[in-house]
Amino acid sequence: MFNKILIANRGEVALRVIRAARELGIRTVAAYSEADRGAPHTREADEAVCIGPPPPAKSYLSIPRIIATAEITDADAIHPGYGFLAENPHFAEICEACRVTFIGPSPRTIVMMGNKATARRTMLEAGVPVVPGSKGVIKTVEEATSLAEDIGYPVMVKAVAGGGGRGMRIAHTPTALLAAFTTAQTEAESAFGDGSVYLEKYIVKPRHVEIQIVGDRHGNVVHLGERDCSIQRRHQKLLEESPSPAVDSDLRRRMGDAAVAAAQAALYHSAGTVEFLLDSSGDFYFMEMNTRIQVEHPVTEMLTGTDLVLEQIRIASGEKLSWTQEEITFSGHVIECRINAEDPLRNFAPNPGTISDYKAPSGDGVRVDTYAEPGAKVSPYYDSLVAKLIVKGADRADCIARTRAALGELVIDGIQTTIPFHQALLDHPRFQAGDYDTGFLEEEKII
Ligand code: MV4
Repeated sequence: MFNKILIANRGEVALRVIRAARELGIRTVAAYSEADRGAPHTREADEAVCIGPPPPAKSYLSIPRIIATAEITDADAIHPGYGFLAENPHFAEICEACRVTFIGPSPRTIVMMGNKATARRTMLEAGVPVVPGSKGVIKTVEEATSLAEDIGYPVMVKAVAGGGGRGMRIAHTPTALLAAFTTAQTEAESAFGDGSVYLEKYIVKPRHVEIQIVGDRHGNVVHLGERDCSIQRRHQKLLEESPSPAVDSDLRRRMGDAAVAAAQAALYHSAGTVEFLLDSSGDFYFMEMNTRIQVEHPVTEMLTGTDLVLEQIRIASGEKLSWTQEEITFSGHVIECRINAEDPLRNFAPNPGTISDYKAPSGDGVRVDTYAEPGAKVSPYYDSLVAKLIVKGADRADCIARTRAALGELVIDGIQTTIPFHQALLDHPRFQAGDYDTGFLEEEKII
């Protein structure tokens, strides 16, 4: 097992990694920016090294500064958290070259899943259902229109280097496709330095249902069920839950099997997520694979009684999975509310500042992952996520009731947050009925 882990991240996820490392008796190093001097993760880590000024390019995204810090502190592994360098194959490769273990999948897997056309082809060959569309990259507009005739409109042109909602164009007619194809190529070239695009049938108002998988370095893979992440605004998730109101045990088994096949085809080790689109007739399609621990991983942890970050660390050090598929069980219902420093009444405008008062809710099934405390600074340089309220109930109705109560106890003063949005969402009849998809927040006025 490792002696010391460097955390190449900040905020709540840095604290999450510190806690898991501590439980394993592993020392931690916070590589922090000047904006995070005195931040909770900087204080909580066993050692802290300032790596540069607030802009991420000069600190949390600087590979040389992070690798140098690992060398100086004699860290034997690096946990990237999510965002920043978590899905940068070049960083994972440099870690290995410098004999520091990257706590995540192999550089090869990250490259394969980072290219959305390669990911699609890999899944197609592994027998995982993919959205009807092109075999690989589409080179000419003639090729695009001819294929679109076969699969039927509407279609979507997607950038090979895109993902997470970036670099996509919808076309409802052949004429619109002519424009969409060229625009998508040009945009992809300037945004990602790679103009390659591919074509998919456009699935209208799908649900976003993702499966958590974990693989070890010995070829074992298990899935830990789904999370419904359809409550999104401009590709930013706001609330996640499990089980999905749209998934029964038969569908869970089929999606779980597909996700395990996907992970095996990607030679996956560590924790990862297979994203699916679930359409209104109950058919599901592979969309993307995320090669990192995700923000919403606590939903799965609370539903299954596992510790995914601890498991990532064990796996990176070469240990085998802690559980077989049969040992993974699901109990109750879990909801996560993302509390962002954003003003829901001002179009979710970021609202950085200093938290003047903070009080955590408590009670059975209530968990808060946060860096909030009285005096904590929410920096304009970084992501607006301040806290995650994760609540477990016996069933969905009980979970909603407990989440509402916990939101009522949670105090974050000094900045505007998404707490009022969540209160209103939990009160919405369509949410209470589980009747929502990825179009929900555009259709309904919540607050
Ligand atoms: C789609 C789609 C419909 N059909 N692909 C958005 C994020 C990126 N990962 C892919 N996305 C979508 N891809 C096909 N073929 C609809 C979306 C989509 C979406 C997906 C998940 C969650 C929210 C979404 C909001 C708008 C569009």
